[in-house]
Order: sequence, then C-alpha cells, then structure tokens
Amino acid sequence: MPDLILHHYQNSPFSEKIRLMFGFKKLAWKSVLIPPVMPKPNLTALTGGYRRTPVLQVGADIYCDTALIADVLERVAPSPSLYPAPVTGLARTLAQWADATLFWTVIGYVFQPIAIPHLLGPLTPEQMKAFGADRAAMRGNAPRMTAQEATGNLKVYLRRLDDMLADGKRYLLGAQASIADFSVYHCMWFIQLAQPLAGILDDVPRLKDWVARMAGVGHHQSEMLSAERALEVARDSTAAETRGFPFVDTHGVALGERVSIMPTDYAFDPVEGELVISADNEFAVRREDPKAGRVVVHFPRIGFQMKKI
Ligand SMILES: N[C@@H](CCC(=O)N[C@@H](CS)C(=O)NCC(=O)O)C(=O)O
Repeated sequence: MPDLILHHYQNSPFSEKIRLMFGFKKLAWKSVLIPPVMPKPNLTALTGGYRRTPVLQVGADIYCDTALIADVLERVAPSPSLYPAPVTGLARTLAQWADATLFWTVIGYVFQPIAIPHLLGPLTPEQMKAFGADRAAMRGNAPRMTAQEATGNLKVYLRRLDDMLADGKRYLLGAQASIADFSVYHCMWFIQLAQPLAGILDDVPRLKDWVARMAGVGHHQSEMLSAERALEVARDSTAAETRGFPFVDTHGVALGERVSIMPTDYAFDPVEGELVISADNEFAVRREDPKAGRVVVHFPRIGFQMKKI
C-alpha cells in the first residue's frame, strides 16, 4: 500500500477533519504543507486545477474533497468505522450539513477583526488584503454572512448540538463516533482557534466536553514530505483505482470521453481529463501533467458537476 500523503496547512479546518481521522483509524501518514492562498503550483500540478484544502494523494491517485477522502480512509482501514450502523445515513447527512451550513456560519463568526490574527497569524495590511482578495475570488464574490447574523445562528446551532449530547451520550449519534462527529468537530476546532471568540462554547458545556474528547483522538504518526518528493511519488507510481467500480451512467457520458469536473459551491476551477470512473458516488479523470506525470484525480459526485467537453 503506497503512503497516504495529505496536502494541507496547519490552520485549515477541513484538514483537521482528516488529520483527526488518521488518529481515529491509527493510520500513519505523510504531511505536505501547501500555501493557504493561490498560486499553489505543486498542488495544482497533481489535481489539474482544484485548489481547495486538503487533498489526499496515494501514489498517482489524487483525492479531492474530504467527503471522498473519508470514504478512501474507510476503504483502507474499515475499523473503527466512520459510518457505524444503524446511523450510517443520518451520520452522512449530518456531516454534509456541518461541512456546508455550520462551516460557513462559523466562518462568518470567527473572521472578526479581534480573532483574525489567531487564525491567520500576524499579517501585514497588504497580506490581509491579498488573503481577502483570494477568498473573494474563490467564492465568486458571493456575499458573506454578517458577524451579527452568524453569531445569532451559531448560538442556535450550538444549542442543538449540545442537545444531541443529552443523557451522557459520548458522541453526537450515540455510543460510537461517526463521520458526523468529525465534520462538526473541525468547525468547533476553528472556533477554539479564534481564541478571543471561543467563549461562545462556555454556554454549551456538554458540547465543550465532547470537543475535548474528540481532540484527544489526536493525529497518530506523521512525517513531513516535500512537495517535490510528492510529485516524484506521483510520477513514479501507477494509479491503482480505476477498476472495480460499477459504471453508473447518469450523464450520458461514456468512460474514455473527455470531461471537466468542478465544485458547484465555490472555487470553480475545472479539472479536465479522460473519464475513468463514473460510480454511484465518485467520478475520476485521468490526466497527464508535465510535473506530476500520469495521474487519476477523484471527486465525490455530491458537490461536483461533471460535463462532457
Ligand atoms: N468541501 C470541501 C471544502 C474544503 C475547503 O473549503 N477547504 C478550505 C480550507 S479549510 C479551502 O479550501 N480554502 C481555500 C484554500 O485552502 O485554498 C472539502 O470537504 O474538502
């Protein structure tokens, strides 16, 4: 089994979601640090344009989006499961809510002037402007929630989550942790990082205890790897995962045709290639890159649009 290589940066909540899954499943991993803003030439050489964080590399297989990365980790190490029965469907659905609605509410809350240095480090006004411009472009200039709106909504969400932990429940959906815990946790982790604003968790003591319990899972063992070495690994490997996925035709596009795939919510950077997987919840394209060689880039169906070129 080739190494699990995570391309990420420290203060990225979605990266924390995956780092904690490595801890949960006791999987050793390699760590490649990427820039938090564009350009990211070594990352996009692997992905073909996708710029979001994190990305998982396994040899010449490149996995975009944490929903799919979680599925890959589950295939690699099925136990303990991120999708325990009988709450599998509920866990995935709650995770999807947390990764979208809860996450953007938290972003609206934590990006207040008093907390920004805790999230981004000490930035000069020019660097701050560049960060703002990068994110505005990434979001297609969609309006952000105001801090007031985000604060009001967040308090409601935190109370609901705290209620889910009534009667001494250890995890959000019962005695076992599930994907929902990881998706809610990375949002809470970001609130804690925004130290001057983290007091909002004091009103929800059961949730705060659960946050501490989740943090205790840790990240297991990791080793640093350079971006150049990760590119070399991709060049020297052959993508493994194109067989064994039943073909599911929803778009009238056959395997082998040229397609482009991009997110439907933000960071609309299309990735082009030859369609090699069209499964029930996964697409993948094969592409050639001067720096990365021949790679297969994988996406979940949900949250992505696939089009024939
Ligand atoms: N749905 C995506 C969301 C990923 C995401 O939005 N990540 C943030 C960082 S936590 C991001 O990409 N920010 C812009 C960047 O890093 O370039 C996933 O689950 O992976």
